[in-house]
Amino acid sequence: MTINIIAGDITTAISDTIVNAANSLMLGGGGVDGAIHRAAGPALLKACYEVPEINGIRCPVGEARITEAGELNAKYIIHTVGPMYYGHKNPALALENAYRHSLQLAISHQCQSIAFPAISCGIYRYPPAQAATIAISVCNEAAFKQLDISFYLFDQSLVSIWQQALAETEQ
Ligand code: AR6
Repeated sequence: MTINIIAGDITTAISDTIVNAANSLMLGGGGVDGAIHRAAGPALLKACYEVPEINGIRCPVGEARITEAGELNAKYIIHTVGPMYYGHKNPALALENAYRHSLQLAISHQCQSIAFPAISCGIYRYPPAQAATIAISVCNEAAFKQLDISFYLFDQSLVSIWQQALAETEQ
C-alpha cells in the first residue's frame, strides 16, 4: 500500500477511482464536486440521477455511492458526503465513515488505486489538521493495504498538513 500526497487538481488524476466530496442530493455543486462534474461531462450527471433517491437523499452523510466516471481518467467516481463541521453532532465519526465507506466500495469493485480530495475541508469547514489525521488513519487500516491511495490537495497549506499527518503515522 502506498499513500501519495499530491498538490493539484483531482480531475487530472489517473486512478481506478476518483472520490468526489459531494452533497446528499448528488447532482453536483461547488468546489471539487463542481470541478469533477465539469470535467466528467453529462454522462456523470446522468449516472447520478440513476442512483436511487429517498426524499432527495441519494447518499446520506458518511456513506458513499459509486457511478461511472464519464470523461475522467478513471473507471469509477465514488461520491461520498462528509459532514458540515459546524452543526453535525459527531463530525469526526462521520468523516471517518466517509473515508472508510469510499475505500470499501473501491475494494468491492476491484480497484487498485483511489484518489481522494480533502473531504469536508472546503465549504463544509472541517479543520484540516483534524481531517488529515482521520483521513490518514482510516487509509492505514489493514483492510485497505492493497490499495494505492492518493490525496489531491488544492493548496500548499493542506499539502503540508497531510504530509505532517502521514509522517506522524510513520514514526
Ligand atoms: N481538486 C482537488 N481539490 C479541490 C478541487 C479540485 N479540482 N477543487 C476544490 N478542491 P469542497 P466539502 C478542494 O468545498 O468541504 C460542494 O458544493 C478544496 O480546496 O469541494 O466537502 C458539494 O456539492 C477543499 O480543500 O468540499 C457539497 O455541497 C476540498 O477540495 C460541498 O461542496 C474540499 O472542498 C462539500 O463541501
